[in-house]
Amino acid sequence: MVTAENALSIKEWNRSASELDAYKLRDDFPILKRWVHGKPLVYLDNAASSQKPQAVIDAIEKVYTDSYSNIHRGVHALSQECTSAYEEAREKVQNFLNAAHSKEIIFVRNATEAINLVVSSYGRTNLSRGDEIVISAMEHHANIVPWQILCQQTGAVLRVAPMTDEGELQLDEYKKLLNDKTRFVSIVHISNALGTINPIRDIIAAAHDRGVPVLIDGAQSAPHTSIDVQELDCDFFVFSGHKLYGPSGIGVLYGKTEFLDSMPPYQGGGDMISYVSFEKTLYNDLPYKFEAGTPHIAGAIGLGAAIDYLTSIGLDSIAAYEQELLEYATRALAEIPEVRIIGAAKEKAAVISFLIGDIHPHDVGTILDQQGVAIRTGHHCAQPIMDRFGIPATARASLAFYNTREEIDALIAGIKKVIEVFG
Ligand code: C6P
Repeated sequence: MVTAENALSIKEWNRSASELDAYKLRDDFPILKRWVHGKPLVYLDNAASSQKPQAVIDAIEKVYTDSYSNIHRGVHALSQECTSAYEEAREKVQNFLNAAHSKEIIFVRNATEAINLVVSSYGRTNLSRGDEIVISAMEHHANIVPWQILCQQTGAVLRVAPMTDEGELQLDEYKKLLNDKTRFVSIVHISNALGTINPIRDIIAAAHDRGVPVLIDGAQSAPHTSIDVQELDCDFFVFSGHKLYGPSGIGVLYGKTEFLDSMPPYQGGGDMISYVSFEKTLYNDLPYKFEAGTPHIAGAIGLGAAIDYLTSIGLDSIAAYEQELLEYATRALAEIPEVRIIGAAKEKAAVISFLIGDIHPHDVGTILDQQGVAIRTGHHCAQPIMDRFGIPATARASLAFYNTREEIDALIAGIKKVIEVFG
């Protein structure tokens, strides 16, 4: 509980605990000054979508105020300026992921579209009846349903690597699933519902031993930990801008050149061609081959600004700070007997799914909202995880570097209120 007496010492703790000064960084996010239902907003729904720093808001405003135009199409000044800004954003993503080439960065709408692109383009071309795709038991629907559709279309088979009661991937079982029929592995880096950090280096290496390509769903990892796609040696990596403190409607597919070059276009239309006649069409080079139509220009530029912002803080500092906050929150929750945490992996990101007795998570979320605390409740688009644990839903607090110990205290106070209300 925060009192006037201990507030200062908690601030000092936060400052000394890591290089990162959450109190100072919060000032960069205008929305965090908001009040909700007469209480200061405590935003703990960052895994669903994170808030935007002023730098991102300014970058988007600047595009529309100063130089907005369509890109790759105009000889006029605005088009040239906007094209440069868009392509600079691609280079920022390239550096952020340490991709070998900027042409390996494809702008899409979100992680979901990036996975669908790979499934449609690579999957339909390379998979056929009896071939196997390996995913894990802790995938988001975005990394299940597209593969199921592909299986229906091709006769390929989906295999699911199991997890333990703690929510850890059973690596041995995963390795046993890899066989001569395996054609693709698609695995989440950090589970959005459990917080589990999967051992993706081992996952990728085991697949590569059999010559099987790997896609990593980085929707929950790219905003919270540094990623080096060359060091990981993943063949595809996907993430969404809106979870990375950038705009919604923009996301990224990274793919190794050797794969992207050999894959057919995902969608046809303007910008993805070099020549069109009614008899035949020649496709554009990478990355444009996969960017049909006018893209989310301001979104890509805003994402570039988000990457600049995050890089200036440092992903390692962010990860270290969020770990400390996770430990603090987990300890505090463990002291409440009615609370049951779902997901206790040793390697865990700052996502806490929990239940309070038999109170429905939606009731938990509603009462917390009245206290100004925003969390997500439901199945988190990961229903097979709920089935695995025999529960319909959880309440989920997901943290970001701008959250503080006082906000965790507000969550705990809110949970106590829930218990009081439901007796
Ligand atoms: N998870 C959550 O509240 P999109 O919607 O395309 O930006 O992201 C899809 C997605 C893919 N993989 C993982 C691991 C995710 O967590 C998500 C999005 C949000 O947990 C919204 S359902």
